[in-house]
Amino acid sequence: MFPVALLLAASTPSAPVPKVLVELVTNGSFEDGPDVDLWHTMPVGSMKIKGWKTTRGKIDYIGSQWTAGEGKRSIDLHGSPGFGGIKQKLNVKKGKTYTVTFLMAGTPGGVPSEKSLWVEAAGAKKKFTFDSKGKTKDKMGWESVKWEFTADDDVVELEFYTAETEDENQGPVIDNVSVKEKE
Ligand SMILES: [Ca+2]
Repeated sequence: MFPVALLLAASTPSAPVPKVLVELVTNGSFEDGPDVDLWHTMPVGSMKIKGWKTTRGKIDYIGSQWTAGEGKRSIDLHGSPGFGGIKQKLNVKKGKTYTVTFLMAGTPGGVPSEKSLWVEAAGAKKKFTFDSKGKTKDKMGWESVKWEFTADDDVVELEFYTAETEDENQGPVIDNVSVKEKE
């Protein structure tokens, strides 16, 4: 018997092919990095987390200290101690607009409970705040965050860094960073 359905499908004019949006971030979920138990403090300039470089101050590379937003690892932008950041160079196209998405939370038990960070690229930046009040290591309350920037060159740096100036052990937390050309 002929596979009629298949033949019909093959002969039907195809619909417009959806634009394939390529992921531009390497290791956006921070899963590829050094061995870590509870957490591992990373100094400024460290490139041990694949694709990323730490900036401004120490950060904590988080393992089993709390539940990640995706996979098993995440980043506390406050090292122990430190007011840090993390950045990555992205290959983009000058003039195009890009959508950044990431997961945000805050270190449970931090004082104050509200934790803010900056996300910056191509000369633009925006502050985001998460309130960790009532959150726990098992229930971090990860929130999905979205931001856009327009590339001012064919290579841009995307950086996340703390907007806090106190509670230097317990900061804003990120995971699952993604950048794609805007649809
Ligand atoms: Ca992760």
